[in-house]
Amino acid sequence: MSTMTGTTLTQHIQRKQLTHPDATGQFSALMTQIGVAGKLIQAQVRRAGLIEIWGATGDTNIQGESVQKLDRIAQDAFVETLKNSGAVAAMASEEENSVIEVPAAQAGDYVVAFDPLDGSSNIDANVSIGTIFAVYKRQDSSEVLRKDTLRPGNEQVAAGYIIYGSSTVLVYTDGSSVDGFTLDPSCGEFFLTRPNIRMPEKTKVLSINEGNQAYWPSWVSPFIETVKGRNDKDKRRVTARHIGSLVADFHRNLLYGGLFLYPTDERSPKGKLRVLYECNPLAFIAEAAGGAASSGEGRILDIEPTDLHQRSGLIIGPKADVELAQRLALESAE
Ligand code: FBP
Repeated sequence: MSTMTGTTLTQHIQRKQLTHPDATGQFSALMTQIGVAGKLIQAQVRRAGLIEIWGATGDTNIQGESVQKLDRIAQDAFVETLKNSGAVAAMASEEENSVIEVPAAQAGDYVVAFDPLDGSSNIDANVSIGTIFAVYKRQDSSEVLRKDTLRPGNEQVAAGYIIYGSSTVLVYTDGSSVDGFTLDPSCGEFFLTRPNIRMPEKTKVLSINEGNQAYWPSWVSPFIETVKGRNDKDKRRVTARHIGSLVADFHRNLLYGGLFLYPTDERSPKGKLRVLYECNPLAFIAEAAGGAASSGEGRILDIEPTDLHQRSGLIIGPKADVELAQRLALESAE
């Protein structure tokens, strides 16, 4: 098997650091260690069916979800790797009720919110799953305050995800560019394979769980029909794809130009997806790639969270259609 050559994740991070004269190196260390955590997790995911780590632990998490064995493995790998990075003071995780504080001796300048294994209900069916993360700079260096973790998404300094699919791909943004890296298992390195990703302006893929139609607010069905209505006998301009694994749906949509909707509805009046470690990081990436993200009431990145596990509606994808959906949602709420 030939070994890939090119720019590695570490080299890319180092080059970016050179553009920040005041950099301490902590941010670079953090991003590099997130790559390491991704490698540790993918190594377990790839062997899931072989080593008895399919299925549930028997525990239920703060979301009321059954905790999968791989959720726990991913959680522990991410927490331990970031604790030892020397760059992190606190973490918020989908799997933990409260903030995970790093002992002062090991603590650094950053706070990370993450979903260790998004889409984990799909693990046993071998569907792509992923880790989603958001990075903030601490506001107070003396102690970790609640306000350090309950941050609006527009204060993120970086965000990304690692998708464990046909290959392991890490995509992250520091707000200036969105770059994708593929893990070469033959040498264990992430290589830059998708530099400066831009989200196409036109919606080519529609992604929504139509099984929830009975619960949708009144604006959703007409909006979906409007988007589908762009197809005619001459040309199919929009197709439908929905995996049910947010990180996998988002990754495809980022590359192909897809619109993902999980609106608030009668079943989830506050929304299904979590602001801190699902909506915020993906919204930061979408905007950096030229797209947009709305809750249905406003820009996702302007939400002022009041709870670690706060949920929200999510409409994310090409800017024009996100704005159209938000306008219809606001009009229907009047
Ligand atoms: P977790 O697996 O991290 O809890 O994520 C939630 C999630 O599985 C998303 O990945 C996905 O988009 C959504 O829930 C699917 O929800 P539903 O089954 O209601 O369509």
